[in-house]
Amino acid sequence: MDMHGEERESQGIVNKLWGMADRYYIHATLLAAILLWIAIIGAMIFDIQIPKAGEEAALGAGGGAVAIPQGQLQPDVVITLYGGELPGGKFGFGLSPDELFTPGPEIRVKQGQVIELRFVNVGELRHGVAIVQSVEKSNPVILFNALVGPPNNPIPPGSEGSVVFVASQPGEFYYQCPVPNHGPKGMWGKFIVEP
Ligand SMILES: [Cu+2]
Repeated sequence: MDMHGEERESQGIVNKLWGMADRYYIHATLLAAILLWIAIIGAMIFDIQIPKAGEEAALGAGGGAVAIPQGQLQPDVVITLYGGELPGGKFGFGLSPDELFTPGPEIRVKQGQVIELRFVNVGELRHGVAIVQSVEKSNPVILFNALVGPPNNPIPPGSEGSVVFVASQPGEFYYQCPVPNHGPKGMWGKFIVEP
């Protein structure tokens, strides 16, 4: 009786332990599954949000290429115009400091070219130059932001200035001195952008 009793008791403990192990096994499996799932989701999010070393380097290089400061544009063409007064109350432009014409020489560039326009004042008054839609007495419509020596601050005698711009539109345009009345006095020329 005692032996049977002990046997039954020990069997009861074994069964209890098996039961606990069973439940523990289920819990452990469930916990492992949850941890694995968290790890997979975590890895996915981690992968998306944090680029690998190679990708990061590529992004850095691309960002640098996009943000080129305008001052670093390399001109395709450099045009130097000299400007000043002519005998008889006329004003003019030329491609050398010794020969000024009215109107000035015709300038031709190609659409899309980066132009550096230099202006050298060889006269005795203040002057400047701008690419314009049409030659005006004052306040001409300036194209391509191409302006050297604005009307309120023209280039002084013996000085020079320059501007870099893209001739983005084809057409027959002009250049002129933006100082009031200098255009009609002959300080202009044709500026043609070929397509
Ligand atoms: Cu002028």
